[in-house]
Amino acid sequence: DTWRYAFEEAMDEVQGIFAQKFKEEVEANSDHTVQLFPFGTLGESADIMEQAQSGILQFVDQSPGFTGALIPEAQVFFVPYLLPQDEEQLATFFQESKAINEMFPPLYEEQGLELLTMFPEGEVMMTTQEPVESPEDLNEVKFRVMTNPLLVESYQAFGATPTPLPWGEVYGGLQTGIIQGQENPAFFIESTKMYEVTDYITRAGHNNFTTAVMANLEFYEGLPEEEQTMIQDAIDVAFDHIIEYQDGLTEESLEKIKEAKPSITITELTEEQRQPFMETADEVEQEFLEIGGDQAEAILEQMKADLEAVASGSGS
Ligand code: 6CS
Repeated sequence: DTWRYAFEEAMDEVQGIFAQKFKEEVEANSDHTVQLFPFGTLGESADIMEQAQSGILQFVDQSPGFTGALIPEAQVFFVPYLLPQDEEQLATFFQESKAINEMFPPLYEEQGLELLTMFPEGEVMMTTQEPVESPEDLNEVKFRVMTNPLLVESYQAFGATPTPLPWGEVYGGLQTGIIQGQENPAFFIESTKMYEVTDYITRAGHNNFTTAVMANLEFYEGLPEEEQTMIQDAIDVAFDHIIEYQDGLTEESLEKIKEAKPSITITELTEEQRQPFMETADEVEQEFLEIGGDQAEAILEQMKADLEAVASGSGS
């Protein structure tokens, strides 16, 4: 069969590299073909999710940044300073977390989706027209966020005026001044040339971009067990590949940005400067407990336990 797999990025961006590895593995280990649909071929993130739920697509990559309305618990990824910045710890967390591997799958199932994996895409950085050293500097800044209610709350707590928009409207929005800021990992700021329409890149260390790969549930459940195993194995190979691929990617991307636009200012906030941003975490966490669905509390607790286990090196 030909299986259709759509994602939110270009072929040579992180989600595309993951998808290509998955395709390669599936095609090497079965008679199936995987047809890849990068961003822009089938619509925005919300569109490809609908197509996967209805079975037009067999596979989809949608980031929790867009899944909040469908699965409120997926908003947990937008509690600031919850995830560690250490990439090795982060990778182990995604592999071993009970919250990710045991608690999230049933929630995706309720939406007609088999959750295959979640993986990190890099430290999220703010891009703006003016310097950002404190929450006051975000005052009155129309800051684009993904369409996720908790991410809106989090930027409100940071002092900005959050503006939820689909990805396709971001470059143009920055260019015309409808928005003056946005956040994304360095590789994406570089590959999409967002640095052209921004003057400052600020590293507040508040988050790491998480994405998720799913299959249409009916399709997946209809497969013989050995094919499900083949898919899971392909996902595991692609996971390892994407972690390795991202080794050093953030710094390389920042170097490329500096080369392409020498006038850009890239600032890593000091611990002291981060403090007021960090202080918003409790408030956003409380909000998550209110709007994060029935499992919000259980997921948050489990995630914290999983993160602690990884940080102390004991696994979970
Ligand atoms: O900001 C966004 O909407 C996009 N950012 C990334 C890194 N991937 C896909 C997503 O659509």
